[in-house]
Amino acid sequence: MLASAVAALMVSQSLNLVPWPDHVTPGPGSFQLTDRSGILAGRGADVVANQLRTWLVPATGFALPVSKRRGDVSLAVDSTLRSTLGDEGYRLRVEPGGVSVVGSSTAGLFYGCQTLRQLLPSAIFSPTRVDSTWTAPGVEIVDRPRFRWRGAHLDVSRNFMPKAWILKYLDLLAAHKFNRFHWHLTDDQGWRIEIKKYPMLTEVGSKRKDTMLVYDPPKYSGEPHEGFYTQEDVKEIVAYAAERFITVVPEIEMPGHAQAAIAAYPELGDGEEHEVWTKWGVNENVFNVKDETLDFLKDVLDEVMALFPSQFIHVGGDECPKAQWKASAFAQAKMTKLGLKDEHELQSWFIRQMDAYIASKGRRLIGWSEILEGGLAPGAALMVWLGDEGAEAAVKSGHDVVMAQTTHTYFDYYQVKDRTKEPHSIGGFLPLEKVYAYEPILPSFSEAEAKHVMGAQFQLWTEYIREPSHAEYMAFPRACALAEVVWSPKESRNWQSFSTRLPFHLDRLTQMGVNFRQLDPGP
Ligand code: TNX
Repeated sequence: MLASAVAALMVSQSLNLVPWPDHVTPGPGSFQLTDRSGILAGRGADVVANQLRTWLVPATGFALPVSKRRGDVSLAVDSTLRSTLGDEGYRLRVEPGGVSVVGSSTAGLFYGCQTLRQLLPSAIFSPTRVDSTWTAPGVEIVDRPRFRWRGAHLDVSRNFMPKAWILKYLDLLAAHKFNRFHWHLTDDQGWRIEIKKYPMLTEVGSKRKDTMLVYDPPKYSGEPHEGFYTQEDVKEIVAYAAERFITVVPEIEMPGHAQAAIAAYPELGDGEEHEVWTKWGVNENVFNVKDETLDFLKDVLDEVMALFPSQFIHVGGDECPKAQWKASAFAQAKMTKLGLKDEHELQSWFIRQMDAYIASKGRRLIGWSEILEGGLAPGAALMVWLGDEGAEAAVKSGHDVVMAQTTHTYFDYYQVKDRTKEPHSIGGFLPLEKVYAYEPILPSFSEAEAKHVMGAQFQLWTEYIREPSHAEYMAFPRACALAEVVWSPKESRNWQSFSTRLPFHLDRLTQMGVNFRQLDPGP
């Protein structure tokens, strides 16, 4: 590399931004934010201007005025920028005389302000007053995300997470420019969302009498576990996310991972009484294929769609053992009547019913890899957690996909090889460097096929994650690496650069009170 290029890289790295922007050009001097500064809210910038003001108060103690007339930090939305910067882009200029952030949309402006925050000393993220000089280096940044789906998943069924922490998680996601929160709300071990028409779902389905702590040899907590979100909680969370330009994608699992619902309403399953499950794994108790059961699920989806404006509604679809359908005379007769050759086709039929219903409401279905079994419903999108073949089959037949593979995005896996050094986990091994190396576009994809890759997301399954602080430990800093995978241009992805910037970024997380996993000591 030329010495001048190295020097430019060094300067730009001293900006320590995560995720790294599309274009960064260091400029002369720096800008100092003082108690005489002000925020000039140009066209379309009122909401974000007030957010920026709010972010700056705790650490600086400055209550900066937001005005339409003057201010050295000027914010605006210019939709003509969409042609060059897409729907979520921005341009940010820092000069000694002032800062200007222009978004192609309010989301773009929001991301520009997130970047501006990172240009200030990391203490800007402190929740309490810090004595500091608040300077940002001179720079011009022109930025836009690589992918439109930049997701973070959270399982609250296996272990319930309190609302206050969900809000903190959303703040952290927004700070990394994630824009999808995939909320795994139901599973065998707990139903966590209030459904007014079916109160037993939470009255019975949100409580279990014990929790598995270790699978083999089995060890249990010996204590009951419960929790659910009321519809008021859900509204608050969805609104809080929307203010941060995050769409909450709800997941209601079907036809498998359904034991908590079946515990509440046994007629949805094989008719026997079942308890909310206390252990982990793949469960034989699945929804039956009766019309009444499908109607129940449509009722549930009605309430879900009323609460979540997300275009995509996740119906799970993974790991549905077929034993009960094989043993059921009703299911077998249904298969004959519908001309289906096996239970996989019956699963596909099931998902198609839901796809048609969701589509009739103007939404789109998304489901895990297994919804491919027996053919994908026409408008459905695939969330790929298993191998590449599913992704290939889906995009080649014109379906959209979100890449979420176990190999690179399962943050419930260990972060070190020596398991005795970390809290007990489900297994696996997914170090930071491997997350950073994830490439959501498979080499076999043509340019047209690549357009069907909406993006990628990380998964936080919580079988062995009982506390928010442990969830933070599993999510960070791996989420920082994935943020860069989904936001930054492929050409600029560079592990050396990321590992140089990361320690500075971790200072920000420290200020935000995140219990991230410490980096391994260097060589
Ligand atoms: C597989 S990924 C599951 C989850 C588990 C996870 C644990 C998927 C669609 N199903 O039910 O929590 O593995 O890693």
